[in-house]
Amino acid sequence: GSPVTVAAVDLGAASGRVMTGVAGDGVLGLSEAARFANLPVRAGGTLHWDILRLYRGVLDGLRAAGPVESIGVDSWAVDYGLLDADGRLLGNPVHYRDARTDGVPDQVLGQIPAERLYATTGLQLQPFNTIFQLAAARDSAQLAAAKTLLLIPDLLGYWLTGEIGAERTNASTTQLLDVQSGQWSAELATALGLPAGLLPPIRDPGGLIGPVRPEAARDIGYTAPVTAVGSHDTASAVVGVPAEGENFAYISCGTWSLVGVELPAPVLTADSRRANFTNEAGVDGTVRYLRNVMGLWLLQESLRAWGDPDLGDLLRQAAGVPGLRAVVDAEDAVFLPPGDMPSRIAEQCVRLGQRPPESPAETVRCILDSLALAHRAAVLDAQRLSGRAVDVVHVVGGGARNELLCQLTADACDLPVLAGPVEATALGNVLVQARAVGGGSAGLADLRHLIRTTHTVRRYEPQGDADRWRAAAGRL
Ligand code: LRH
Repeated sequence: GSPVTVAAVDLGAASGRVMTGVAGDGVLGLSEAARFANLPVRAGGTLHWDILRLYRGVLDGLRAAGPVESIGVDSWAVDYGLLDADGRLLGNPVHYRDARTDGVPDQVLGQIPAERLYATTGLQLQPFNTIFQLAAARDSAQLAAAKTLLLIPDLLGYWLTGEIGAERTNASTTQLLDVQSGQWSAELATALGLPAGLLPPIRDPGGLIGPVRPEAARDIGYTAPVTAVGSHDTASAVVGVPAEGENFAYISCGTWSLVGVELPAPVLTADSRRANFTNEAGVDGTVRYLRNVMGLWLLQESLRAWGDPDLGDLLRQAAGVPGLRAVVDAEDAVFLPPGDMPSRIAEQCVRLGQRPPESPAETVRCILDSLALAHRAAVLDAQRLSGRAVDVVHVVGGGARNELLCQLTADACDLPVLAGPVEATALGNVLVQARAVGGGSAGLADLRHLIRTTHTVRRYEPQGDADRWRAAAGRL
């Protein structure tokens, strides 16, 4: 149909952006209306998201982006705000990297065996999953006062529209959703002692959440429908992968690297559970079968520790450092919390019997080699565990800009890498809205075709020596 103009709100762990998107037959354009930092705040011993500040950024961004025909919101997963019986927010949402979940997964697994939890939810074990955050808050006054739990995009959607719900792709990351029925697991909610009705009804991407309410319309300068998108940023990113056919792996590479394949049905085998592969809900009933790799967080936290030197310079120097001298396990939970990252990396190098990096450039090289190695392991495991063969690896998100990382990933995987678009998440958000508003019947393949014909990707051929990467993997 004729092109529609929509606004995509995409909040990442490090920054948020509001993009204006125009999409229609043969047309797909994106422009940035606003970008703002997302700075967590430690207060009273807890690491919080500054949610009102983010909402301010969203409102100002929507004003700059508009008027538009629809608004869609996505963000990082698992975190939530609690509303009281009057619909007011009870405190600031807690950051998934907060230490409150330390030791909690083991307690919960004492009550619900890991096999049972995986069979029910199909989800990877991560200490920050919503289920463990809620278990950590089990006896809190805040949870006792709570009437409704809203994941971050659903909370922003609620402020924009007054409507309550839980968008499916993000709900699937809580580890409280039943992977078979697609509804909240009553068994798990009961086991955790959650107040009845805390978890709101599930809604699907593409549905109408509601019109922007008058209060918010005054702030943004117009009204528009808010449309549910793949509100888990990774779900929107996977929609935005410009793949052809089905024999591809994707790496959504930002603060995290989410590495996997798209499947029609979940894989719930014991091997899959032991490999900590997750079956997250994708748009249009797909399964995002993937593993979390620590991602550019390792680099971001190192830069912060060094006082934020110029990244371009460091990457150029890192390209000159001999490869694979020292590697770490980029899936190890020791790297999860904020703090001195270079020291943690050096310590792990020593523990694994390697000479630790001695300069920032050597540390950056170690990080990129380690990420490429973890990408390789996840791409291999995804194929082995799912039976889906892969002949190309798509890298989308900010990491697609990192030439050294893309080349190393191609070398490590011994497969061509197609890098870009950088803004795959916003594109996936825009496309799902445009399809809903335009009333089209396009499938994911059609949406991806539109991205391929309107955006360029950069191709990296594998050049490395596959045996060296295999040997390096053996060091971990
Ligand atoms: C990436 C992401 C990822 C989750 C993590 C909490 O932004 O949504 O998919 O595992 O944040």
